[in-house]
Amino acid sequence: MEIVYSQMGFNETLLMNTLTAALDSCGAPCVDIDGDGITTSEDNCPNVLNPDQLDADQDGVGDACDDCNDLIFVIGNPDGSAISDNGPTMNVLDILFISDNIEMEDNTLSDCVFNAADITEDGVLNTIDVYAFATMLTNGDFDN
Ligand SMILES: [Ca+2]
Ligand SMILES: [Ca+2]
Ligand SMILES: [Ca+2]
Ligand SMILES: [Ca+2]
Repeated sequence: MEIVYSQMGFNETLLMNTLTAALDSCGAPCVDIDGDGITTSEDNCPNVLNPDQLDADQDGVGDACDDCNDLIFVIGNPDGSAISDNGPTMNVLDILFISDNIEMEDNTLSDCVFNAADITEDGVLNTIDVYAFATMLTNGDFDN
């Protein structure tokens, strides 16, 4: 960010002219709302201070504001369990998680969790997902 100095003392007209000149020389792309040094148009979390710009799952949304780590919340892992180096763990706990949610008719799941639970990927969470999951688990289809 470029720092623009005005003459000493407060002079509203001069101040406005200085600000206008600064905006003209740079424009909207230079705005940095969260002040982390990354301009808003380049910032992967425009409203969260994250100078490191880390993005573990590389989906373009920074870790600091990404509510869905795609490396963990894969299909079959709605409980978000993971072994640090070996990625997500799909097991019977996830079946329980899904069946509990169906039983409670809990419609408050985030898209992130819902998509991980929707094994058949038909946009509906029901017992078919539980059966599909159980079958995949029995067949060893999950890469744990
Ligand atoms: Ca920024
Ligand atoms: Ca940021
Ligand atoms: Ca991300
Ligand atoms: Ca799991």
